[in-house]
Amino acid sequence: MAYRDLREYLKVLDERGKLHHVKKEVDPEWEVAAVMRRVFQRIPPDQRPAVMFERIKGHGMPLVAGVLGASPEVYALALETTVDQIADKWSRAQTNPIPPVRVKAGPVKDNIVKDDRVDVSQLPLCVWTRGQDPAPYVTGPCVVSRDPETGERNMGTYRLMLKGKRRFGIYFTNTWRHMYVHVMKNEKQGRPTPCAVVLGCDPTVPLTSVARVQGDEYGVAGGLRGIPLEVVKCETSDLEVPAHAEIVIEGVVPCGVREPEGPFGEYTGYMGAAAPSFVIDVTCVTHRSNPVYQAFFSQMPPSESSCIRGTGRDVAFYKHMARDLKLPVRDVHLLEAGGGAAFLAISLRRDHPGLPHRAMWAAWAYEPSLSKFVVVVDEDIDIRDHFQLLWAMSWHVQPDQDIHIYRNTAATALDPSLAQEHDGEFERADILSSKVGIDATRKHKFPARSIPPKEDLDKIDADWNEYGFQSSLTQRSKE
Ligand SMILES: Cc1cc2nc3c(=O)[nH]c(=O)nc-3n(C[C@H](O)[C@H](O)[C@H](O)COP(=O)(O)O)c2cc1C
Ligand SMILES: [Mn+2]
Repeated sequence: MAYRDLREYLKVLDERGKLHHVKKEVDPEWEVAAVMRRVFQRIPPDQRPAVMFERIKGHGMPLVAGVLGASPEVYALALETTVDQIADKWSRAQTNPIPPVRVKAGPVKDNIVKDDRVDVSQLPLCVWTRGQDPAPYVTGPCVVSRDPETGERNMGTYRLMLKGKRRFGIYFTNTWRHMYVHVMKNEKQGRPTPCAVVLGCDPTVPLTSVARVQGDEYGVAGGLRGIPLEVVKCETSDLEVPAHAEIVIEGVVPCGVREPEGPFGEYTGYMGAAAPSFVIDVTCVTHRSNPVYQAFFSQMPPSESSCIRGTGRDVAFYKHMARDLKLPVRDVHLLEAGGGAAFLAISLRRDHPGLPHRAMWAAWAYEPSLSKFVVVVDEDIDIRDHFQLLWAMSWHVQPDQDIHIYRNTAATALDPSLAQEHDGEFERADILSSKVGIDATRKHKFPARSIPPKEDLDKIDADWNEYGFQSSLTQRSKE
Protein backbone atom coordinates (compact mmCIF):
# COMPACT_ATOMS: atom_id res chain seq x y z
CA MET A 1 0.00 0.00 0.00
CA ALA A 2 1.16 3.46 -0.88
CA TYR A 3 2.18 5.91 1.81
CA ARG A 4 -0.48 8.58 2.00
CA ASP A 5 1.92 11.35 2.99
CA LEU A 6 5.33 12.10 4.44
CA ARG A 7 4.06 11.44 7.97
CA GLU A 8 2.98 7.90 7.22
CA TYR A 9 6.38 7.20 5.68
CA LEU A 10 8.23 8.72 8.66
CA LYS A 11 6.25 6.40 10.93
CA VAL A 12 7.49 3.40 8.95
CA LEU A 13 11.07 4.69 9.13
CA ASP A 14 10.63 5.05 12.89
CA GLU A 15 9.32 1.50 13.23
CA ARG A 16 12.32 0.17 11.28
CA GLY A 17 14.76 2.14 13.44
CA LYS A 18 15.69 4.24 10.40
CA LEU A 19 14.72 7.67 11.75
CA HIS A 20 16.91 9.31 14.36
CA HIS A 21 15.34 12.13 16.40
CA VAL A 22 17.59 15.01 17.45
CA LYS A 23 15.92 16.71 20.41
CA LYS A 24 18.64 19.29 21.05
CA GLU A 25 17.93 22.70 19.51
CA VAL A 26 20.08 23.15 16.38
CA ASP A 27 21.10 26.26 14.46
CA PRO A 28 20.04 26.21 10.77
CA GLU A 29 22.87 28.62 9.90
CA TRP A 30 25.52 25.91 10.35
CA GLU A 31 24.62 23.07 12.68
CA VAL A 32 22.17 21.02 10.61
CA ALA A 33 24.69 20.77 7.74
CA ALA A 34 27.54 19.87 10.11
CA VAL A 35 25.53 17.17 11.93
CA MET A 36 24.41 15.63 8.61
CA ARG A 37 28.02 15.68 7.36
CA ARG A 38 29.14 13.68 10.38
CA VAL A 39 26.16 11.30 10.14
CA PHE A 40 27.14 10.47 6.54
CA GLN A 41 30.86 10.29 7.30
CA ARG A 42 30.72 8.32 10.53
CA ILE A 43 27.77 5.95 10.30
CA PRO A 44 28.14 3.18 7.69
CA PRO A 45 25.28 3.03 5.16
CA ASP A 46 23.71 -0.17 6.52
CA GLN A 47 23.22 1.52 9.91
CA ARG A 48 22.71 5.10 8.78
CA PRO A 49 19.32 6.63 9.68
CA ALA A 50 17.39 9.55 8.24
CA VAL A 51 17.32 12.40 10.75
CA MET A 52 14.54 14.50 12.23
CA PHE A 53 15.71 17.73 13.87
CA GLU A 54 12.81 18.45 16.19
CA ARG A 55 13.84 21.95 17.29
CA ILE A 56 15.37 24.41 14.85
CA LYS A 57 16.54 27.67 16.40
CA GLY A 58 14.22 30.55 15.48
CA HIS A 59 11.71 28.32 13.66
CA GLY A 60 8.53 26.56 14.64
CA MET A 61 8.69 23.32 12.69
CA PRO A 62 10.86 20.19 12.55
CA LEU A 63 13.19 19.40 9.65
CA VAL A 64 13.86 15.96 8.18
CA ALA A 65 16.85 15.10 5.98
CA GLY A 66 18.16 11.86 4.50
CA VAL A 67 14.60 10.55 4.25
CA LEU A 68 14.98 9.41 0.63
CA GLY A 69 18.66 8.54 0.56
CA ALA A 70 20.31 7.87 3.92
CA SER A 71 21.30 4.56 2.28
CA PRO A 72 20.14 2.32 -0.58
CA GLU A 73 17.99 0.46 1.98
CA VAL A 74 16.22 3.69 2.95
CA TYR A 75 15.76 4.53 -0.74
CA ALA A 76 14.15 1.11 -1.23
CA LEU A 77 11.86 1.68 1.79
CA ALA A 78 10.76 4.98 0.26
CA LEU A 79 9.78 3.00 -2.84
CA GLU A 80 8.19 0.23 -0.72
CA THR A 81 10.48 -2.36 -2.26
CA THR A 82 13.87 -4.01 -1.82
CA VAL A 83 17.18 -2.77 -3.24
CA ASP A 84 17.31 -5.46 -5.96
CA GLN A 85 13.76 -4.64 -7.11
CA ILE A 86 14.28 -0.87 -7.48
CA ALA A 87 14.87 -0.96 -11.27
CA ASP A 88 11.81 -3.12 -11.88
CA LYS A 89 9.63 -0.89 -9.75
CA TRP A 90 10.76 2.19 -11.69
CA SER A 91 10.33 0.61 -15.10
CA ARG A 92 6.83 -0.71 -14.27
CA ALA A 93 5.78 2.74 -13.05
CA GLN A 94 7.18 4.48 -16.13
CA THR A 95 5.39 2.13 -18.52
CA ASN A 96 2.16 2.10 -16.48
CA PRO A 97 1.64 5.62 -15.15
CA ILE A 98 -1.57 6.28 -13.19
CA PRO A 99 -2.89 9.83 -13.66
CA PRO A 100 -3.64 11.84 -10.52
CA VAL A 101 -7.20 12.50 -9.37
CA ARG A 102 -8.42 15.97 -8.52
CA VAL A 103 -10.06 16.26 -5.10
CA LYS A 104 -11.86 19.27 -3.63
CA ALA A 105 -9.93 19.61 -0.40
CA GLY A 106 -6.91 18.26 1.42
CA PRO A 107 -4.85 18.92 4.52
CA VAL A 108 -2.37 21.06 2.55
CA LYS A 109 -5.15 23.69 2.56
CA ASP A 110 -5.53 23.70 6.36
CA ASN A 111 -3.61 26.97 6.50
CA ILE A 112 -3.59 29.52 3.69
CA VAL A 113 -1.29 32.54 3.89
CA LYS A 114 -1.49 35.12 1.11
CA ASP A 115 0.12 38.31 -0.17
CA ASP A 116 1.73 40.56 2.47
CA ARG A 117 1.39 37.98 5.22
CA VAL A 118 3.70 35.59 3.36
CA ASP A 119 7.20 35.23 4.82
CA VAL A 120 9.11 32.20 3.49
CA SER A 121 12.05 32.96 5.77
CA GLN A 122 9.92 31.44 8.55
CA LEU A 123 10.63 28.03 7.01
CA PRO A 124 13.64 26.32 8.62
CA LEU A 125 15.89 26.88 5.58
CA CYS A 126 19.50 25.96 6.23
CA VAL A 127 22.91 27.19 5.14
CA TRP A 128 24.58 24.08 3.72
CA THR A 129 28.16 25.26 3.18
CA ARG A 130 28.76 27.95 5.77
CA GLY A 131 31.12 30.70 4.68
CA GLN A 132 30.59 29.82 0.98
CA ASP A 133 26.85 29.75 0.21
CA PRO A 134 25.49 33.32 0.17
CA ALA A 135 22.09 32.45 1.71
CA PRO A 136 19.94 29.66 3.11
CA TYR A 137 18.64 27.26 0.44
CA VAL A 138 15.62 25.05 -0.18
CA THR A 139 17.34 21.84 -1.27
CA GLY A 140 14.35 19.52 -1.70
CA PRO A 141 11.78 21.52 -3.68
CA CYS A 142 9.47 19.78 -6.16
CA VAL A 143 8.66 22.62 -8.54
CA VAL A 144 5.48 22.24 -10.61
CA SER A 145 4.81 24.22 -13.79
CA ARG A 146 3.02 23.87 -17.12
CA ASP A 147 4.12 24.08 -20.73
CA PRO A 148 2.20 27.13 -22.04
CA GLU A 149 1.90 25.60 -25.53
CA THR A 150 1.10 21.95 -24.89
CA GLY A 151 -0.43 22.32 -21.42
CA GLU A 152 1.78 19.47 -20.23
CA ARG A 153 2.60 19.52 -16.52
CA ASN A 154 6.12 19.12 -15.15
CA MET A 155 7.65 18.63 -11.73
CA GLY A 156 11.40 18.91 -11.17
CA THR A 157 13.80 19.57 -8.30
CA TYR A 158 15.64 22.86 -8.86
CA ARG A 159 17.25 24.41 -5.78
CA LEU A 160 15.90 27.69 -4.38
CA MET A 161 18.02 30.44 -2.85
CA LEU A 162 16.31 32.56 -0.20
CA LYS A 163 16.31 36.17 -1.39
CA GLY A 164 13.61 37.78 0.75
CA LYS A 165 10.31 37.23 2.48
CA ARG A 166 8.64 36.64 -0.85
CA ARG A 167 11.46 35.93 -3.26
CA PHE A 168 13.65 32.97 -4.22
CA GLY A 169 16.32 32.50 -6.84
CA ILE A 170 15.84 29.28 -8.86
CA TYR A 171 18.65 27.38 -10.58
CA PHE A 172 18.49 25.20 -13.70
CA THR A 173 21.64 23.17 -14.32
CA ASN A 174 21.07 23.10 -18.06
CA THR A 175 18.81 24.23 -20.85
CA TRP A 176 17.00 20.92 -21.24
CA ARG A 177 15.42 21.02 -17.79
CA HIS A 178 11.71 20.85 -18.50
CA MET A 179 10.77 23.92 -16.45
CA TYR A 180 13.46 26.00 -18.17
CA VAL A 181 11.66 25.28 -21.46
CA HIS A 182 8.36 26.46 -19.93
CA VAL A 183 9.92 29.70 -18.69
CA MET A 184 11.54 30.44 -22.06
CA LYS A 185 8.32 29.80 -23.99
CA ASN A 186 6.45 32.19 -21.66
CA GLU A 187 9.18 34.83 -21.93
CA LYS A 188 8.84 34.83 -25.71
CA GLN A 189 5.21 35.87 -25.21
CA GLY A 190 6.17 38.39 -22.51
CA ARG A 191 4.41 36.34 -19.84
CA PRO A 192 5.39 35.16 -16.35
CA THR A 193 5.43 31.43 -15.50
CA PRO A 194 3.14 30.31 -12.67
CA CYS A 195 4.70 27.65 -10.47
CA ALA A 196 4.15 25.80 -7.20
CA VAL A 197 6.86 24.42 -4.92
CA VAL A 198 5.83 21.22 -3.13
CA LEU A 199 7.70 20.43 0.10
CA GLY A 200 7.27 17.24 2.11
CA CYS A 201 5.13 14.57 0.52
CA ASP A 202 4.66 10.87 0.09
CA PRO A 203 8.17 9.85 -1.12
CA THR A 204 7.05 8.94 -4.65
CA VAL A 205 6.59 12.67 -5.31
CA PRO A 206 10.16 13.85 -4.56
CA LEU A 207 11.57 10.64 -6.07
CA THR A 208 9.89 11.32 -9.42
CA SER A 209 10.83 15.00 -9.11
CA VAL A 210 14.57 14.19 -9.07
CA ALA A 211 14.35 11.34 -11.60
CA ARG A 212 14.55 11.78 -15.36
CA VAL A 213 10.93 11.13 -16.17
CA GLN A 214 9.40 11.50 -19.63
CA GLY A 215 5.87 12.85 -19.36
CA ASP A 216 3.92 13.68 -16.22
CA GLU A 217 5.84 13.06 -12.99
CA TYR A 218 2.52 12.82 -11.05
CA GLY A 219 1.50 9.93 -13.31
CA VAL A 220 4.74 8.05 -12.64
CA ALA A 221 4.34 8.76 -8.92
CA GLY A 222 0.87 7.17 -9.26
CA GLY A 223 2.49 4.21 -11.04
CA LEU A 224 4.93 3.78 -8.15
CA ARG A 225 2.08 4.10 -5.63
CA GLY A 226 -0.23 1.70 -7.45
CA ILE A 227 -3.05 4.19 -6.77
CA PRO A 228 -3.50 7.73 -8.06
CA LEU A 229 -2.01 10.71 -6.30
CA GLU A 230 -4.72 13.04 -4.97
CA VAL A 231 -4.24 16.63 -6.07
CA VAL A 232 -5.93 19.95 -5.28
CA LYS A 233 -5.99 23.19 -7.25
CA CYS A 234 -3.63 25.99 -6.23
CA GLU A 235 -5.03 29.20 -4.74
CA THR A 236 -3.41 31.58 -7.22
CA SER A 237 -3.11 29.51 -10.42
CA ASP A 238 -4.62 26.51 -12.19
CA LEU A 239 -1.72 24.29 -11.21
CA GLU A 240 -2.44 21.21 -9.13
CA VAL A 241 -0.48 20.07 -6.09
CA PRO A 242 -0.59 16.94 -3.90
CA ALA A 243 -3.46 17.25 -1.40
CA HIS A 244 -1.37 15.68 1.38
CA ALA A 245 1.77 17.77 0.93
CA GLU A 246 3.16 19.39 4.07
CA ILE A 247 3.82 22.80 2.49
CA VAL A 248 3.15 24.38 -0.91
CA ILE A 249 4.66 27.68 -2.00
CA GLU A 250 2.83 29.27 -4.92
CA GLY A 251 4.41 31.94 -7.10
CA VAL A 252 5.46 33.12 -10.53
CA VAL A 253 8.73 33.33 -12.39
CA PRO A 254 8.58 36.93 -13.65
CA CYS A 255 9.37 37.52 -17.31
CA GLY A 256 12.88 38.72 -18.18
CA VAL A 257 14.23 38.97 -14.63
CA ARG A 258 17.74 37.62 -13.92
CA GLU A 259 19.57 37.97 -10.63
CA PRO A 260 22.78 36.50 -9.21
CA GLU A 261 22.33 32.94 -7.88
CA GLY A 262 24.94 30.86 -6.04
CA PRO A 263 27.69 29.97 -5.49
CA PHE A 264 26.39 26.73 -4.00
CA GLY A 265 28.11 23.64 -2.59
CA GLU A 266 27.71 20.97 -5.28
CA TYR A 267 27.35 17.19 -5.26
CA THR A 268 30.91 16.84 -6.57
CA GLY A 269 32.33 18.12 -3.28
CA TYR A 270 33.26 21.53 -4.73
CA MET A 271 31.52 24.89 -4.89
CA GLY A 272 29.58 25.59 -8.08
CA ALA A 273 29.98 29.11 -9.50
CA ALA A 274 27.51 31.98 -9.16
CA ALA A 275 25.63 33.09 -12.27
CA PRO A 276 22.63 35.19 -13.28
CA SER A 277 19.46 33.15 -12.91
CA PHE A 278 15.67 33.28 -12.68
CA VAL A 279 13.64 34.22 -9.60
CA ILE A 280 10.30 33.20 -8.09
CA ASP A 281 7.98 35.85 -6.62
CA VAL A 282 5.91 34.11 -3.96
CA THR A 283 2.19 34.82 -3.94
CA CYS A 284 0.82 32.36 -1.39
CA VAL A 285 1.83 29.59 1.03
CA THR A 286 -0.52 26.80 2.04
CA HIS A 287 0.43 24.21 4.65
CA ARG A 288 -0.79 21.52 6.97
CA SER A 289 -1.06 22.22 10.64
CA ASN A 290 2.23 21.39 12.38
CA PRO A 291 4.06 20.88 9.10
CA VAL A 292 7.26 18.91 8.69
CA TYR A 293 9.92 20.51 6.47
CA GLN A 294 11.95 18.16 4.25
CA ALA A 295 15.46 18.96 3.00
CA PHE A 296 17.82 16.93 0.82
CA PHE A 297 21.34 16.58 2.14
CA SER A 298 23.82 17.12 -0.70
CA GLN A 299 27.30 18.61 -1.25
CA MET A 300 30.49 16.55 -0.76
CA PRO A 301 29.84 12.80 -1.10
CA PRO A 302 28.80 10.68 0.66
CA SER A 303 25.46 12.44 0.77
CA GLU A 304 21.78 11.82 0.32
CA SER A 305 21.99 13.27 -3.17
CA SER A 306 24.82 10.96 -4.34
CA CYS A 307 22.95 8.00 -2.81
CA ILE A 308 19.75 8.91 -4.67
CA ARG A 309 21.63 9.37 -7.94
CA GLY A 310 23.87 6.33 -7.55
CA THR A 311 21.26 3.82 -6.35
CA GLY A 312 18.78 4.60 -9.12
CA ARG A 313 21.49 4.52 -11.76
CA ASP A 314 23.18 1.32 -10.52
CA VAL A 315 20.03 -0.68 -10.96
CA ALA A 316 19.24 0.94 -14.32
CA PHE A 317 22.75 0.17 -15.65
CA TYR A 318 22.54 -3.38 -14.33
CA LYS A 319 19.18 -3.96 -15.94
CA HIS A 320 20.38 -2.59 -19.27
CA MET A 321 23.51 -4.76 -19.35
CA ALA A 322 22.15 -7.95 -17.82
CA ARG A 323 18.65 -8.01 -19.27
CA ASP A 324 18.68 -6.00 -22.48
CA LEU A 325 22.19 -6.89 -23.68
CA LYS A 326 22.44 -10.23 -21.85
CA LEU A 327 26.00 -9.52 -20.70
CA PRO A 328 27.23 -11.81 -17.89
CA VAL A 329 27.60 -8.92 -15.38
CA ARG A 330 27.47 -9.71 -11.68
CA ASP A 331 27.27 -6.15 -10.35
CA VAL A 332 27.42 -2.55 -11.54
CA HIS A 333 28.14 0.28 -9.12
CA LEU A 334 28.67 4.04 -9.38
CA LEU A 335 30.98 4.84 -6.49
CA GLU A 336 29.79 7.38 -3.93
CA ALA A 337 33.18 9.08 -4.07
CA GLY A 338 32.32 10.05 -7.64
CA GLY A 339 28.96 11.44 -6.53
CA GLY A 340 27.15 8.50 -8.11
CA ALA A 341 28.20 9.91 -11.49
CA ALA A 342 31.92 9.93 -12.35
CA PHE A 343 33.27 6.48 -11.41
CA LEU A 344 31.68 3.22 -12.51
CA ALA A 345 32.81 -0.27 -11.51
CA ILE A 346 31.55 -3.39 -13.27
CA SER A 347 32.16 -7.01 -12.30
CA LEU A 348 31.50 -9.72 -14.86
CA ARG A 349 32.25 -13.26 -15.93
CA ARG A 350 34.90 -12.83 -18.61
CA ASP A 351 33.54 -15.34 -21.11
CA HIS A 352 35.23 -13.60 -24.02
CA PRO A 353 38.30 -11.28 -24.17
CA GLY A 354 36.18 -8.55 -25.80
CA LEU A 355 33.61 -8.50 -23.02
CA PRO A 356 35.23 -5.94 -20.69
CA HIS A 357 35.22 -3.42 -23.53
CA ARG A 358 31.73 -4.30 -24.58
CA ALA A 359 30.56 -3.60 -21.01
CA MET A 360 32.38 -0.24 -20.96
CA TRP A 361 30.81 0.81 -24.23
CA ALA A 362 27.42 -0.39 -23.07
CA ALA A 363 27.71 1.93 -20.08
CA TRP A 364 28.77 4.90 -22.18
CA ALA A 365 26.15 4.25 -24.86
CA TYR A 366 23.43 3.99 -22.23
CA GLU A 367 24.37 7.26 -20.51
CA PRO A 368 27.16 9.15 -22.29
CA SER A 369 27.69 11.88 -19.72
CA LEU A 370 28.34 9.54 -16.78
CA SER A 371 31.18 7.16 -15.92
CA LYS A 372 34.28 9.24 -16.62
CA PHE A 373 36.16 6.27 -15.17
CA VAL A 374 34.99 2.72 -15.87
CA VAL A 375 36.82 -0.17 -14.23
CA VAL A 376 35.89 -3.71 -15.21
CA VAL A 377 36.88 -6.60 -12.92
CA ASP A 378 36.23 -10.34 -12.75
CA GLU A 379 33.13 -11.61 -11.01
CA ASP A 380 34.96 -12.74 -7.86
CA ILE A 381 35.79 -9.12 -6.98
CA ASP A 382 33.29 -7.28 -4.76
CA ILE A 383 33.17 -3.86 -6.42
CA ARG A 384 31.44 -2.30 -3.41
CA ASP A 385 34.56 -3.05 -1.39
CA HIS A 386 37.07 -0.37 -2.43
CA PHE A 387 39.97 -2.45 -1.16
CA GLN A 388 39.15 -5.34 -3.48
CA LEU A 389 38.62 -2.98 -6.41
CA LEU A 390 42.01 -1.31 -5.88
CA TRP A 391 43.66 -4.70 -5.39
CA ALA A 392 42.36 -5.85 -8.77
CA MET A 393 43.51 -2.61 -10.38
CA SER A 394 46.92 -3.00 -8.77
CA TRP A 395 47.67 -6.52 -10.04
CA HIS A 396 45.45 -7.27 -13.01
CA VAL A 397 46.41 -4.23 -15.08
CA GLN A 398 49.27 -3.58 -17.47
CA PRO A 399 48.85 0.17 -17.94
CA ASP A 400 50.01 0.41 -21.56
CA GLN A 401 47.62 -2.32 -22.64
CA ASP A 402 44.70 -2.16 -20.27
CA ILE A 403 44.07 1.56 -19.76
CA HIS A 404 42.25 3.26 -22.61
CA ILE A 405 41.49 6.94 -23.00
CA TYR A 406 38.65 8.10 -25.21
CA ARG A 407 38.44 11.76 -26.17
CA ASN A 408 35.59 14.06 -27.15
CA THR A 409 32.80 12.43 -25.18
CA ALA A 410 29.93 14.08 -23.28
CA ALA A 411 30.97 15.71 -20.00
CA THR A 412 29.67 14.86 -16.52
CA ALA A 413 27.52 17.66 -15.09
CA LEU A 414 29.43 20.22 -13.00
CA ASP A 415 32.75 18.35 -13.27
CA PRO A 416 35.16 20.84 -11.66
CA SER A 417 38.16 19.38 -13.51
CA LEU A 418 36.87 20.97 -16.71
CA ALA A 419 38.44 24.29 -17.60
CA GLN A 420 37.23 27.27 -15.60
CA GLU A 421 36.07 29.07 -18.71
CA HIS A 422 32.83 27.10 -18.33
CA ASP A 423 32.19 28.56 -14.86
CA GLY A 424 28.79 30.10 -14.44
CA GLU A 425 27.55 28.99 -17.82
CA PHE A 426 24.69 26.63 -18.23
CA GLU A 427 26.07 23.17 -18.65
CA ARG A 428 26.03 23.13 -22.43
CA ALA A 429 25.49 20.05 -24.51
CA ASP A 430 28.62 20.86 -26.52
CA ILE A 431 31.08 20.80 -23.59
CA LEU A 432 33.31 17.78 -24.14
CA SER A 433 35.35 15.64 -21.78
CA SER A 434 37.37 12.45 -22.01
CA LYS A 435 36.89 9.02 -20.46
CA VAL A 436 39.09 6.26 -19.08
CA GLY A 437 38.32 2.59 -19.45
CA ILE A 438 40.39 0.20 -17.34
CA ASP A 439 40.23 -3.50 -18.04
CA ALA A 440 41.19 -4.96 -14.64
CA THR A 441 40.05 -8.49 -15.45
CA ARG A 442 42.61 -11.30 -15.53
CA LYS A 443 43.71 -11.64 -19.16
CA HIS A 444 45.63 -14.88 -18.71
CA LYS A 445 45.88 -17.69 -16.17
CA PHE A 446 46.98 -16.25 -12.84
CA PRO A 447 48.92 -18.12 -10.15
CA ALA A 448 47.03 -19.46 -7.15
CA ARG A 449 46.06 -16.92 -4.48
CA SER A 450 48.39 -16.61 -1.48
CA ILE A 451 45.80 -17.07 1.26
CA PRO A 452 44.83 -20.08 3.38
CA PRO A 453 42.12 -22.34 1.91
CA LYS A 454 38.58 -21.09 2.56
CA GLU A 455 37.70 -24.07 4.75
CA ASP A 456 40.56 -23.16 7.11
CA LEU A 457 39.32 -19.58 7.39
CA ASP A 458 35.72 -20.74 7.90
CA LYS A 459 36.89 -22.89 10.80
CA ILE A 460 38.63 -19.91 12.38
CA ASP A 461 35.54 -17.75 11.95
CA ALA A 462 33.38 -20.35 13.65
CA ASP A 463 35.72 -20.55 16.65
CA TRP A 464 36.82 -16.90 16.65
CA ASN A 465 36.09 -16.26 20.33
CA GLU A 466 38.46 -19.06 21.36
CA TYR A 467 41.42 -17.02 20.11
CA GLY A 468 40.72 -14.18 22.54
CA PHE A 469 40.86 -11.22 20.14
CA GLN A 470 38.79 -8.19 21.08
CA SER A 471 37.39 -7.30 17.67
CA SER A 472 34.24 -8.97 16.46
CA LEU A 473 33.73 -10.54 13.08
CA THR A 474 30.82 -8.30 12.23
CA GLN A 475 32.92 -6.34 9.76
CA ARG A 476 32.57 -7.91 6.34
CA SER A 477 35.44 -10.28 5.74
CA LYS A 478 37.69 -9.31 2.85
CA GLU A 479 37.73 -12.70 1.25
C1 LIG B 1 19.38 16.46 -4.49
C2 LIG B 1 19.20 16.91 -5.90
C3 LIG B 1 19.29 18.26 -6.21
C4 LIG B 1 19.11 18.72 -7.50
N1 LIG B 1 19.20 20.06 -7.75
C5 LIG B 1 19.03 20.53 -9.01
C6 LIG B 1 19.10 21.94 -9.29
O1 LIG B 1 19.31 22.76 -8.42
N2 LIG B 1 18.91 22.35 -10.58
C7 LIG B 1 18.67 21.47 -11.59
O2 LIG B 1 18.49 21.90 -12.72
N3 LIG B 1 18.63 20.12 -11.36
C8 LIG B 1 18.79 19.65 -10.09
N4 LIG B 1 18.71 18.30 -9.83
C9 LIG B 1 18.43 17.37 -10.94
C10 LIG B 1 16.98 17.44 -11.38
O3 LIG B 1 16.11 17.47 -10.30
C11 LIG B 1 16.62 16.23 -12.22
O4 LIG B 1 17.46 16.18 -13.35
C12 LIG B 1 15.17 16.22 -12.70
O5 LIG B 1 14.99 15.11 -13.51
C13 LIG B 1 14.80 17.47 -13.45
O6 LIG B 1 13.44 17.41 -13.83
P1 LIG B 1 12.98 17.70 -15.32
O7 LIG B 1 13.62 16.63 -16.18
O8 LIG B 1 11.49 17.56 -15.27
O9 LIG B 1 13.45 19.06 -15.68
C14 LIG B 1 18.87 17.81 -8.53
C15 LIG B 1 18.79 16.45 -8.24
C16 LIG B 1 18.96 15.98 -6.94
C17 LIG B 1 18.89 14.51 -6.67
MN1 LIG C 1 10.06 16.42 -16.32
